[in-house]
Amino acid sequence: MNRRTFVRNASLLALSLSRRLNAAPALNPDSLTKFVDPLPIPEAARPFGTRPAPGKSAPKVPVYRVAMREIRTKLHRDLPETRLWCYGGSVPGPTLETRSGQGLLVEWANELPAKHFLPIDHSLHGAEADQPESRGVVHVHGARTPPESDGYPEDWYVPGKSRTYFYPNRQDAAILWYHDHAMGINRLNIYAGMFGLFLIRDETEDQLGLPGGKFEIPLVICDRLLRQDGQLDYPVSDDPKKPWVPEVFGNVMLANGKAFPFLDVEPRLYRFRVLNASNGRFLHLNLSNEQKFHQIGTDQGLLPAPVELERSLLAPGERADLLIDFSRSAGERFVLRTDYFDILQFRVAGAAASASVPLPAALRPVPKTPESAAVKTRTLTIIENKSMKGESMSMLLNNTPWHMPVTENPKLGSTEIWTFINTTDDSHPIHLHLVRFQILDRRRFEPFIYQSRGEILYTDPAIPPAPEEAGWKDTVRADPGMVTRIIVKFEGYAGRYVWHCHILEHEDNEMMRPYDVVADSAGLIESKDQQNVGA
Ligand SMILES: [Cu+2]
Repeated sequence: MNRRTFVRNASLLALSLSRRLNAAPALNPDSLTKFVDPLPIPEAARPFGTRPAPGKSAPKVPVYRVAMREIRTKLHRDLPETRLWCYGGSVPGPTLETRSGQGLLVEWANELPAKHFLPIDHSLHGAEADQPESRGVVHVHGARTPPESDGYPEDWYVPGKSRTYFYPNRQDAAILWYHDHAMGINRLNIYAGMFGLFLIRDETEDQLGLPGGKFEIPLVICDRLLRQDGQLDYPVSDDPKKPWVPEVFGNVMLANGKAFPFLDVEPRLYRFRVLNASNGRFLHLNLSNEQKFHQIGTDQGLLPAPVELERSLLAPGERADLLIDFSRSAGERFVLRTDYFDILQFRVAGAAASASVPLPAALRPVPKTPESAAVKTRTLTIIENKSMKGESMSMLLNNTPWHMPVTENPKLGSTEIWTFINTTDDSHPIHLHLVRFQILDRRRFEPFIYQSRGEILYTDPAIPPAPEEAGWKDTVRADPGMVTRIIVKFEGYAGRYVWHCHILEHEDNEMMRPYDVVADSAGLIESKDQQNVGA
């Protein structure tokens, strides 16, 4: 068992994670009284007006302003206030909500302090000592966004500056989320709290009669490593010149920014819009009473039909739309957990104050993209470079660092198969900006033979995606020792985007690549009204 596997398997009580010699000791999470704070619900963002969308004779759309700020807030009743960086005034930031096809503008303003409070590694590309410490740029994960508004990692800006981005939202209802994407420090900015939800709704979803209003709960889950003084700790390596560590795992799970909150529910069906906003922790969500629940949607929207689950696996960046039925648990209390670690307590009332709604039998058809639709297959490796001591130095996609010329250049409107060959010991959640895709299969192979001879020797038959993954996705687990295949139609806009691992420590250390969607004449028509709307 290597160090990282050990850390992942170890209890959240494992306090050895922090190697910061001068830092306050790590918090013992068992010292906190559980379930004393109600689950906060992020406020809804409110537009301050309307403005014409970019392009000629474009309609007016709502315009929002969201500021990046430093705040101090209580993560638990018994902890002192914690310094965080966030959007608006809370972690998670305000929820942006819109409908499919309803465009909106957001002015993302950088009002952060000039100095970072987490340890920057100046040896990482884009985070050199001559770069400003406080940089931000916002990406809406899962949004079909023109390239100028996608939050390209090198398009960061400093305090006092802002950018106004246009989101056309021409896509199905889904749980999207916004977060920082600044080159070389994105893991620190997100760890500091820079994320929030972005929900798109549509008529198909409306017609299902799903639980809504107070019965629909946004639920952003992440782990953080807290010190006894309530402050965030971010572990560092033994090398002060290269403080980067390959993964970070916390000692406390936060739900909507609270440690061990509770939620009062009625004995009826609820909908939970779940995001794993952790830097590196995979969630294995389950209920302490061993009750089953249903997943109705993935990253990019509704599944064909509800899938009954005992456990929901969510890698960093992935989302799940879950229905939990409390109707047979009147008067009971039980806990949403990841493995055996408590996240959120449900307190079910003795009687329902309102009628429940039924679980729909069918949701939205997801037509399978046939492999024959693909005009190209790209074979892309996931590799890890280790030092002589076996410590991770960097991880690469296709053995190519960020600054090298673009190697992936699909044509707008074309369909491709991307085949990820993972030779590392880790599962890497691979995210492509702009697009949605389907998982074709995963298949075990022999990594040593691949590394020595470049041949893929399969050792097992291909495994189709699990039913809860068999919808539209934008992030896929490329599991260790497996070849993972996805099929992608590059729809939307031509231009420069990125694809990357969503373990944030990996992403910041070269596990990210630019890619170009190349316009043909038809593509130019669709993308001509999508210019940047300026700063
Ligand atoms: Cu990774």
